[in-house]
Amino acid sequence: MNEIEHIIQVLKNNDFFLVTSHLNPDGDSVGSQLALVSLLKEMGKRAVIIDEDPVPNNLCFLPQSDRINSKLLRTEDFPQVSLVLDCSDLERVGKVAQLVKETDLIINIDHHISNDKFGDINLIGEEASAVAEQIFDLIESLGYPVGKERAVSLYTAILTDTGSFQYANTTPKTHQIAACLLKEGVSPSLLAEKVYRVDSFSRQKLLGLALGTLERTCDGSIAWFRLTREMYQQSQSSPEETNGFIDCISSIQGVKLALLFRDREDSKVKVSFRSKGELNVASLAEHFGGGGHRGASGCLIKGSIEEVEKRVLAVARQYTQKIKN
Ligand SMILES: [Mn+2]
Repeated sequence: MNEIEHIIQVLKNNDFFLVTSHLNPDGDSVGSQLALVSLLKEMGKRAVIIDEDPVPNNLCFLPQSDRINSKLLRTEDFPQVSLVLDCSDLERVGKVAQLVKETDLIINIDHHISNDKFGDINLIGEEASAVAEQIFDLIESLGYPVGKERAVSLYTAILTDTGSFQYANTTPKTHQIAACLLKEGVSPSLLAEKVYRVDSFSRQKLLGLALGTLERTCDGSIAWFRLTREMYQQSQSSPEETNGFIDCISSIQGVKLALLFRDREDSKVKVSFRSKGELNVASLAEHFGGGGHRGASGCLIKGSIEEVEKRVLAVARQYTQKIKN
């Protein structure tokens, strides 16, 4: 029995499911969770979505997104099985990990190459652009229709995790699935409008401050910038508003590696890495205890933003040097 058959058996044989995903939810985590729960409901099952962090504003339009809770309402019984989506390790779900561990069985559905296989069943689709592709396969394998509501959630997940079909993770299968979702009635223009044209004034001010710190190496192959807590105050914005910032600099001509340094209240610095696929940034992040994908990854490092910048750039230079030779 392969993993997907094993998962189907577990879904059929149990009644109450806990679905969760990572902190700072994105289009893939929210869309995939909603589509999965909608499937479980259609199968006549009970399911709850518990995420530590709230759904970002631009994704609140997704059908049933108001069903995502931050706490489990204690009913008489407890979910038997948890389904953890889009997490390379269980720590990514934050506090909800405690609830996950209380369930009898953990199903891990993910597409990060760095996944540590924390589940009792692990469906790791390294080729999948988004977990949404794996959920789509699951719906098909079970023989249920996708339907418009689930299609909207899955399409949003794929759209955001592929950077609007621009990243190297976009495959023929990604487009085939997207085509199926459009046939279910998804409007690509309306959806893109809802997901992307919702910038706030404060976010643009913050981006301006961050771009003021932009630097690059002499050969132009590495570019980086930083976000400090003072900038959030100055622009009256919050760390949640920084999604997509790094793409502004990874688009610079000649840049093979883009980095964003963000200092946090806990005296750690969040480092994000982007490449156009040539350079494996997952292994670069792993060097510092983080993880991710070939083209997009991140890590958390203790220290001041100046120290961390120095340390990471030293290693990053060696990495880019390697691909030149
Ligand atoms: Mn994802």
